Amino acid sequence: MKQPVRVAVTGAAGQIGYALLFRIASGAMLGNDQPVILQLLDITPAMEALQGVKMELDDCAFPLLQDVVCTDDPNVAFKDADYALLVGARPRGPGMERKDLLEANAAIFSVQGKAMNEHASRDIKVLVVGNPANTNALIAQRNAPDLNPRNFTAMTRLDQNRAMTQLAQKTGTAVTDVTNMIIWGNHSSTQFPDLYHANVAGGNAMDKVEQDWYENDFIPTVQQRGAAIIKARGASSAASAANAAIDHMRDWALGTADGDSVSMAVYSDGSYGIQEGLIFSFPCTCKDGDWSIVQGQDINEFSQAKLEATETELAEERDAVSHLLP
Ligand code: NAX
Repeated sequence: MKQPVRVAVTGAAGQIGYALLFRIASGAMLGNDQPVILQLLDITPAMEALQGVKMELDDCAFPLLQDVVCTDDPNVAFKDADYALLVGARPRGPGMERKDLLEANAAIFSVQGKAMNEHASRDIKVLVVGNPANTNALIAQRNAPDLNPRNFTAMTRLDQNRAMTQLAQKTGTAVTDVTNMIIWGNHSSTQFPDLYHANVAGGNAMDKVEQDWYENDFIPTVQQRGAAIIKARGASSAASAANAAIDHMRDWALGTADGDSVSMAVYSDGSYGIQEGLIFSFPCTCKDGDWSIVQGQDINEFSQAKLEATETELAEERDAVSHLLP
């Protein structure tokens, strides 16, 4: 049996946490041969609810689950952590401007970045789910100067999974026929779902759909899916978000399939002209626990304008919190 790894999850008493923890503990994220220790962080008023979640984890008697730590102290939650899923974030309250939201989250993610810098494994793999996810990841990364910036990522996998199913349904194929379905940029309504490089059953996706459907149906549906779920369910996506977090971490840790690429918001090295240092979603492949950005894709005029719009938004988010960045 392998040595157990430590998985920190923040916002663990929340609705995504409830859909996520049981799957991590069951082996869905890191494999059926990888024991895990869960280190769960939430705020002090949520400690009782978190204890209830721990009781249910205990009651599953998961063979791979070696221990569950519940805490309201980031220094405890991130101690020796090999993986961190940062789900907890400050939601937008009544009357809150976008700038207030960015600042409230900057406070949370700077504390957590510092705690990881001090206490986590040097190889920690961090996924930020809590919104605004890309900029929260940037803030955590900048507050962890002793860790490799490549260790910090944000989630656009839910957007990718949404896009894969929309495309499969439109073309009458199975989701397993869809590959290289990439979301570029920010996890927000400026994200760019790119069909020019996606494949359906071995052929190019754009040969199987009309441009009009792509621009006026597919892109807005994927971009607005989160809002549609809130409208229908009265609560934001939870199980599908947790599922995407599992997909993101599993591929990063265990590798992507040959010939396929996945959407990960990662530290920009300037690829495709995107400003260095932004946490930007690119087509990525993963191998041996490391990711790389797929290079050399042709970007047409339509795509270039979309990439620039989402890059501009991310640069504005960064600038809005720059006074809080070290
Ligand atoms: P909930 O409100 O159900 O849970 C959030 C939890 O975080 C609560 O238990 C809260 O006490 C905790 N929390 C707040 N501040 C904290 C802090 N400083 N340290 C630790 N825990 C803290 O929200 P939920 O539905 O679980 O969503 C969590 C986040 O995911 C939200 O920011 C949401 O916007 C974001 N999402 C991101 C998605 C993505 O694709 N990247 C999709 C789904 C989701 O909308």
